[in-house]
Amino acid sequence: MGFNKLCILGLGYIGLPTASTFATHGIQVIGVDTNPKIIEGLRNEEIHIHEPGLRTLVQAAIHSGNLLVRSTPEQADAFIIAVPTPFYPDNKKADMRYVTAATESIVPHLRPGNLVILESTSPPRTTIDLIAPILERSGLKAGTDFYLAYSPERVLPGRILQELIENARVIGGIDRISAEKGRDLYRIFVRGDIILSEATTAEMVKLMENTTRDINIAIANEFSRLADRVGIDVWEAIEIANRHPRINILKPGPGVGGHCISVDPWFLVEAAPDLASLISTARHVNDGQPHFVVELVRRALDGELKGKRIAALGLAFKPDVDDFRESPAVEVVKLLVEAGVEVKGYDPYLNGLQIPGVPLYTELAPAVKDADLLLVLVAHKELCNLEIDRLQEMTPARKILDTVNISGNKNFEQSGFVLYKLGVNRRTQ
Ligand code: SAJ
Repeated sequence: MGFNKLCILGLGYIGLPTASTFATHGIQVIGVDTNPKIIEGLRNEEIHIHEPGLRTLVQAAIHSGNLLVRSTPEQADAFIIAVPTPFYPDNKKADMRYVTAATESIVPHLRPGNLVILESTSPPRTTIDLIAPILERSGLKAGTDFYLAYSPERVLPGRILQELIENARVIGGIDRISAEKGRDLYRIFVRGDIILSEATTAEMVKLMENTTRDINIAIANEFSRLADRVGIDVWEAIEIANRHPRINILKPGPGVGGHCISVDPWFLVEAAPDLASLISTARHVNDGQPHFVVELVRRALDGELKGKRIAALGLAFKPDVDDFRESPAVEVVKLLVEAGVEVKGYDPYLNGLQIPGVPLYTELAPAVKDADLLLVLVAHKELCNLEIDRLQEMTPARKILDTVNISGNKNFEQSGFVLYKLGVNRRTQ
């Protein structure tokens, strides 16, 4: 069976680029989202996601006539589910309500010979234990009457369009033929290797990738605390250690954010809490890092936070993106506000971000103009390329605390700033 018509559920960071890419490869795509604002926006060719090249791609998809946006699914040859899987903040368990609702919405439209792919990051066994039984309410049997597979997205925000096409892709079928059908579908645009496996393995692959990254960042963050304790410069130590052919320590910072790495490891903890102690500890280390940064701020301000004025520079969850979900920088700002600090925030993107009690600016000058301390939280290129003398003219602050090493090869001290850094304890040097 060829694939002439697809239905993609969820038009977010993954669903929209995927739908548009299929459409520009000549496939008729029905893009489905339950959020009327997203549908309305797309009909006017407005996109709600900042991602290099995405606007042009979506416009091309719409103009080709191959991408239609709808609020409910309809019959198609294949269905791709790409809705979010957040977690419940109180118990850190996966919130499968969007996945469940999207799967249920397919049931009336499912026909013999259809292929269903789940892309949403999900706890192990979701495809077999949750998705298959829901779809079988149609009266059709998974594996016999329709094909079912799990294929995780693994694209990096900021490089989505490129990685969607070039990355290797794993397709885990509930049986071999389902995996092969999945390969035939993604082959339409994927140029990277397509690796066939079974559904639960593919689910684990995704979770293991993001968990490994989380743990690697946790050890870097823990090194930053140890360096502070023993009185060395963690950035220098990491650079030297990384000259070893088998060592690649990641970068410490104010914590781990985004909707993936700070969430996915919990799905493994949920699956087997008794076996996942390292994973759980790493999560706690990374979630504790904003508190560590607040203590560094306190030290830089000689023990006093209340009433102090701080300019928080960079608020996104990582450099050069306009995504603030689970951002550790925002968490630091909230903790400072709770401690009685007057915070002003700067981020070149902002994208509608609001933090109660904190004025936010896309320009540096108003954020720093009356600050006691400048706190650098994200290595946006605007901050990495900052001219120190220009900065000095904008602010009365003489103290700068750098949590992401933008000061690596800059001489702040020569321009009259006292430089404090995460992972570098000035007092013991
Ligand atoms: N971070 C550090 N130090 C580092 C690297 C990252 O503190 O050395 C922080 C970032 O600042 C950010 C967080 O970690 O707050 C996550 O950023 P990231 O760039 O590591 O990852 P994401 O969340 O943008 O994308 C990840 C990617 N996964 C892996 O690299 C294993 C991507 O390929 C996945 O598709 C994506 O998660 C996802 O959607 O799951």
